[in-house]
Amino acid sequence: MKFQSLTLAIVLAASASAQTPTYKLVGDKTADADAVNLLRESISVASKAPVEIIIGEAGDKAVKKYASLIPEGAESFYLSVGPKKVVIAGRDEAGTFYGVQEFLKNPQAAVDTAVTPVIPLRGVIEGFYGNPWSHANRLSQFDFYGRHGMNIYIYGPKDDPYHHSRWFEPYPAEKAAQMAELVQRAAANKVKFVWAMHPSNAIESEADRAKALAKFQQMYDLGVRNFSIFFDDISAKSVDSQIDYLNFLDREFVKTHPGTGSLIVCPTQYNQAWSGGDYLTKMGTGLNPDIAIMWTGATVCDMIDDADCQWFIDKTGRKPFIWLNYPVNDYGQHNLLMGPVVGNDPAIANKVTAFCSNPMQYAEASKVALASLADFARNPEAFNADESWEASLRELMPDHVDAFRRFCLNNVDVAPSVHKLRFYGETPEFKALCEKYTDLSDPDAIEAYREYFRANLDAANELMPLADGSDPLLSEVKEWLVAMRLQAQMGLNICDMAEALEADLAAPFIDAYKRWQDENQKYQNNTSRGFEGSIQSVRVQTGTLHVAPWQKTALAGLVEKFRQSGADYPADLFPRPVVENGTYYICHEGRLLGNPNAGEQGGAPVFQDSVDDINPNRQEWHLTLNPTTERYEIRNSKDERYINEVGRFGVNPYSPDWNTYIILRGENGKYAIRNAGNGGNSFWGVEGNELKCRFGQPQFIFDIREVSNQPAN
Ligand code: LOG
Repeated sequence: MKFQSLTLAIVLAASASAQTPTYKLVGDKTADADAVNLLRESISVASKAPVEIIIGEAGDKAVKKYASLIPEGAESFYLSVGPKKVVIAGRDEAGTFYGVQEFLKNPQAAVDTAVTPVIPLRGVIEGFYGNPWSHANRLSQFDFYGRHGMNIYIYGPKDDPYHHSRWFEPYPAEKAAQMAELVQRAAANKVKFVWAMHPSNAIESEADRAKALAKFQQMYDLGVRNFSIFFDDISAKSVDSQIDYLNFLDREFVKTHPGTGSLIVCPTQYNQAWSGGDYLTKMGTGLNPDIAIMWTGATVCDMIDDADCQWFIDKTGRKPFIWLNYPVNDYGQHNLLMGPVVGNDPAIANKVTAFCSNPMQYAEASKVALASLADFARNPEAFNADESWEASLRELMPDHVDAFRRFCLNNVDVAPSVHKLRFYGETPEFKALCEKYTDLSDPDAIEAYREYFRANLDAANELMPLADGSDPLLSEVKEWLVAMRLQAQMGLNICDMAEALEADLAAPFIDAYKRWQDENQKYQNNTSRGFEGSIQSVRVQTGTLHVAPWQKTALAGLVEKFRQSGADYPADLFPRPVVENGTYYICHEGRLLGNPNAGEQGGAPVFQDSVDDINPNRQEWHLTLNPTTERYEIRNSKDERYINEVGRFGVNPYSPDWNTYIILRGENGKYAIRNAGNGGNSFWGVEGNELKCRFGQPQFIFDIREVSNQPAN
């Protein structure tokens, strides 16, 4: 059904474009010039034509008849499209421009609508760490913002030295010329271009203040009319001097330079988790009233809800200027964020002055999220995350929507990170498979997984030719497409291994395993941003929420089963773990680690001088490689209780993220054991008879002996 209507739409669109009408413009002399230019570039215009476009702003003669139909709010428009007449009437210039954009989406569709954007400022802060966007990236962004009604862009990439580390230096000629071009292209798209400076704590001395004024002046001369100061990610010396500095810039620069907009500040305490003392209250009362204060919400990376905004309003007496840290991925660079944008609460609509996104260093790929965030900001109540996301897929990859959807669905979650932001909607189809099929000896399961990986492989292969430069988005994230293809191939090989194992065929199993190994090697070596001058090249990951963990576990299970099947295989085929899964004594200077209070709650293992003859398994430990973390679980063989990250018996539900350990073998033949994952990275050591997990350096002091051998005592 969906397919049919899609085909129909394509046919209609094709026949429509074959007979696109010529238009006669009325009011074009007085209407917004950018709106008129855009019209002229996009449709064919003649002095006599079958369809008339009446265009203008409230107050213009051309649209006088429609004045009562134009909504009151800033940037609103009235649009009506009929067979002979089109009316585009804006409340103001931006309104007319947005009316034209709306009309151009589908000039053939009959429309009668009035639109008012809800959140006043909607846009983007280029405020991430890592490779700043290119000049071409930014130009393309501004056209995109124009199409999506985003009206503000803040320039503040952390790794542009002229913004941050060497803020006081003027831009060299070439970069200055680019800045001027950016300002113009932004203006043509009704985007406020804001230039931000990050002076850290160099804000008190007269010399530093003179330098700030001089830098602002350079930017002003290049056409910049909006300024921002960032104080994020520093330890602020004093809120009073920040306030004094901002008011100084407001007084000495903003108010003395005609046409300059209000200052915007990113405070040092820019989220609730990092707030304390009277910092924000002072900002709220001390700053000149028109200086806007940025806010990322409850934490650094957080979707925004009503309570976040209310908290800020109560503290500062002002509405927050939202700096949304999504889809930025500088804190989790292996992953892309290309899923539906869920989690922002429409109730914030009247509690914010601005809703701006900090995106990924991948400018084109960020457009998926930005389109949704633009929709949200224009009309939070009407926002539907899935519909908006689907629309962006159609807009960005019109000829490959299904393949592109698959690609995006593999890049939804950012994996565990310091900021704890997660998105659980990744690869829903695969998640459902995992729930349905848990046993890889079932031929139906093998076939279902195979089908899934084949579909992913097909999608990657369909998109790959576009990643050679012809499509800017796919070229930019080509390595993730490579990763998707490799992961699909690895998945298919795992299915081959499962099938071979069931059929007792050793040679095909080994072949499939070798292919897997080869692809895995390529996957591990696949890095992005390898260009000259790149700030940092990153290892690429995809499908990290469901697909990758499934593959690890499935592979480990198949290999284990194969090894136990009695089949012949080359001795060096499988990587040898430091310690094979099994039951061991853990000894230190001849003493055995034991579990004296076995069966009880809590307590800690201790090193014991004598062998426990009555309950020998209190001194025996199961060491098992956890396939997902690829680290060891350590459990007592008497009661299966696990050792936790502080060297005690855990009382919380077992978590491989916290309680799996890395075991290293030293040159002295002894072993060191290290915490990992959420448990930190300290090494285990011994004090008295106690285990202490808090050493910075490897302690190669443990003997790990298989229980079949006689323990040393
Ligand atoms: C930085 C920002 C960075 C983001 C995500 C703000 C206000 N500042 O923790 O530059 O892109 O988090 O890593 C930040 O968010 N600091």
